[in-house]
Amino acid sequence: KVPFTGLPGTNYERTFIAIKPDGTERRLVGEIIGRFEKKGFKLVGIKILHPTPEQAAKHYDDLKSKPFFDGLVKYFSSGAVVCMVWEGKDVVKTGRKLIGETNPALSVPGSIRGDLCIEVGRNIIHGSDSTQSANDEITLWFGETEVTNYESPLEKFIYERK
Ligand code: IDP
Ligand code: MG
Repeated sequence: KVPFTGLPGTNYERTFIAIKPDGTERRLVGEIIGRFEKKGFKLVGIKILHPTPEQAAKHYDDLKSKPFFDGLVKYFSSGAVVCMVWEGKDVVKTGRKLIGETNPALSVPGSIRGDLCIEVGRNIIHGSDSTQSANDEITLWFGETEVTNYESPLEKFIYERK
């Protein structure tokens, strides 16, 4: 049985990806899911919810000393967020590459932020920045029974060896 935060000690990881309220409002959910899906990553958890300011503050706890923290909490709790767990080889690091830089203005075209948004305070998507924060964030947003395991026969076409 795969632990719900992913297989420890391997590159076969899980990451927490969230479409922020602006991404959901702008109807970018399908576009964003499509990019992770087409890459070959596997969706193992998904739900939509409207975070409380307390949940948002907990999620961004490491940034609480930043001047933009209050605005960030307000932004993240301003509407519906699509919370997801994606699984695959090096998905934490590669997921961040698919997303782009924190500031959309510095994100290359082809990345999600580079293609779909303009300002750092409205950058439409969150992705875990390390396997440790991925584990913490999956545990914060999902219950153990809300993340699934399934084998896909397709994986032999995505991975040379599994
Ligand atoms: P990340 O989302 O790329 O991991 P972090 O540095 O973890 O970036 O910051 C979390 C979020 O806080 C960013 O995605 C962005 O929405 C917001 N943020 C970061 N820096 C600024 C800033 O300078 N002004 C306003 N918002 C910011
Ligand atoms: Mg971050």
